[in-house]
Amino acid sequence: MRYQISKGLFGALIIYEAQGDIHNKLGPFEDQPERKTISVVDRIMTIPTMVTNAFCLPDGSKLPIQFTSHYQLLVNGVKLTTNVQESSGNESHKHNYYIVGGKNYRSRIICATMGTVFVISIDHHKMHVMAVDEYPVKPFETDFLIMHVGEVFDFILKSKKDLLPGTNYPIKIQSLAVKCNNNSELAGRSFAFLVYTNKSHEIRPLTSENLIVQNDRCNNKSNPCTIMNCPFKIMPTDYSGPGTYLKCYDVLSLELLYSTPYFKISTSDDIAREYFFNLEGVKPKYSIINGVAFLSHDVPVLQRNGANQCTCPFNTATRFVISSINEGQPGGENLTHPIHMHSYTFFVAKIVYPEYYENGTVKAANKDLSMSQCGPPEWRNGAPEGISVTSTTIRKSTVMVPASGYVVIHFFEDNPGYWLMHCHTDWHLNDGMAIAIGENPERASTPPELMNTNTKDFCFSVKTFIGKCNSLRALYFYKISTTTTRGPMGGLKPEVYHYILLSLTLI
Ligand SMILES: [Cu+2]
Repeated sequence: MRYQISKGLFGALIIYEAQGDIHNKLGPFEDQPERKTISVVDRIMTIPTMVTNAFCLPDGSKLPIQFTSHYQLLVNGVKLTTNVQESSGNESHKHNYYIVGGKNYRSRIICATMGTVFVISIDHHKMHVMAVDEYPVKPFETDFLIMHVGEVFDFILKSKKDLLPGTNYPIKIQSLAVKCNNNSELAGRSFAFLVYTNKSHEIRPLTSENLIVQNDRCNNKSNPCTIMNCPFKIMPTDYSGPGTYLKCYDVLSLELLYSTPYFKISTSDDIAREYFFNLEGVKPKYSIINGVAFLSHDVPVLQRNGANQCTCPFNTATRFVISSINEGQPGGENLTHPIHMHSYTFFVAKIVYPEYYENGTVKAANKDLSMSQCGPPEWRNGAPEGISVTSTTIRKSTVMVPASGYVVIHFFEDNPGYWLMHCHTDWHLNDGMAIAIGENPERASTPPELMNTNTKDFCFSVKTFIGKCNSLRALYFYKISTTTTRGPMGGLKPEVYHYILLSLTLI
């Protein structure tokens, strides 16, 4: 799979939530996943190693890979324009998102990039975040939303009333990365467009007069713009520049819309085991955990014993403390990592940041953990205050670990088998920033016979693949037609997954 996402080998799988009363809680909204999904990928070319560190994140932390002029962002497989005026006169623009005034629309954003952390905003519009990694949340109004690799955020857009058809606004998708020596210079900025139409879907010809760009968004000191999902505690001042006011929030500011039942919550009192993982980028190894790289093997993990495994008992609550602290290590890299866990979703119990200078750049790593030269860290003075899970604590499958900080996650092992936990940045995963979580492996289901082969032999000819693909497609349609049901009010019946979307086309 290496680097193939950016070449188009991916698709969006949309599953409606089981709860049938989401409109009672959030009000009416249009849900058109085939038209309002924004899945973003990047294309990045590497540059010679002598030109390193040209770009950083605004807190001074490093990037997993450098950008070049060949850097591109794509939405749903199509390259975005970097010229905001390009929508003018272009009614068939592939990145026009059409809406009608006075309605609410749900949109899903999927970060399928290889390594780009991006910021999305819509000029003159707020986004009301309403779901994160498939869990509905209480609406959170924000001006900007930061997306790390592997994350999914849904938001509701409240469209304006009484606009002339054809009025359009830029949807800005820009890299969070900036020039290391000039934080006001972005690594990349691309545009899609929000286009108003009327109920008959008529629009005026799109001209530059219909395009409304917002350049003075965050100039009110007493009412700063909000940024959701910041990888920093504060927004570095050089990034925003003088006269621009931004306030950072992380996912701990979000609350679940549907409370987790008490018997499924893993509070600090429930924790049976605690493991520590430090994400390391230290010469000569750049992507290791606790001093060890995860190596891909020819033999499936179920059939071998080895290192890089964390074996957990069944049906107990576990805490992982995942840090990215390399201070004082030779060549130690200060990096943010999006950590993804297969099979489980976890509660985000705490996010901890480093010490900052007044301008928001990293001054020193957090000191709660005592680091080991080789092996896991441990608490320096016992677990700190504030590690908390309640019925509305956010649940995720990918979480950003701040550079020189750490996150604490809790989860129940209730799914025996081996599951990968890894950094979602492609290069880090391929270099070994991963572990296999083995939960009660002897209770795991036996793998299908085809899997009991050397994985190098686990490949198909194109002809065989197409044959398998067709039978899979038939299977999907069968499932859809037999499980899609509607309740008496026309709403979806609970506990039914009823919609599967294998490919996307915009209007
Ligand atoms: Cu990483």
